[in-house]
Amino acid sequence: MEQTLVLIKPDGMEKQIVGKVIDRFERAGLKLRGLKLITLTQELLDTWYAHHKDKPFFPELSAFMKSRPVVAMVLSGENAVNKVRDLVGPTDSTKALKGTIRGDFGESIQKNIVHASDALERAEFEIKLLFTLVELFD
Ligand code: FUP
Repeated sequence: MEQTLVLIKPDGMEKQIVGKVIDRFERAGLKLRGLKLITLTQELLDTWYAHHKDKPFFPELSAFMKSRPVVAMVLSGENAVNKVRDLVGPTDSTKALKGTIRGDFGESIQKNIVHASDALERAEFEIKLLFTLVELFD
């Protein structure tokens, strides 16, 4: 079954909506295969956001992502990558429709509550980066 990776970012943690966010995914039929709290390091963020490293917003984005622990989870289901992206909404929360996670809880392009893998190969890369085999369940 297809798997994808979701982070509940520092703004989602601060707003204490972890349960609400996970509920959206479970209601859509996605299954939790891995779940933990982690603190992202600069080294990890350099790898994670390698494609954004030269962008002007990268220093602020890294500082934000390191500002408190985040929830990392692996979800599985049919068409999980796209299904999760649809539930999450577009990157800029101010453009996200009500009913999506970012549309309902996000504030901006940076404070957009969650990260979700944007492609199957990317999901595999992100899951390998954050989870060991014994932390993943069938
Ligand atoms: P997404 O795949 O929706 O997480 O979006 P991107 O990969 O385009 O962006 C990754 C993160 O960079 C976003 F979550 C927020 C941040 N970002 C900014 O802070 N400013 C920008 O102008 C673009 C992205």
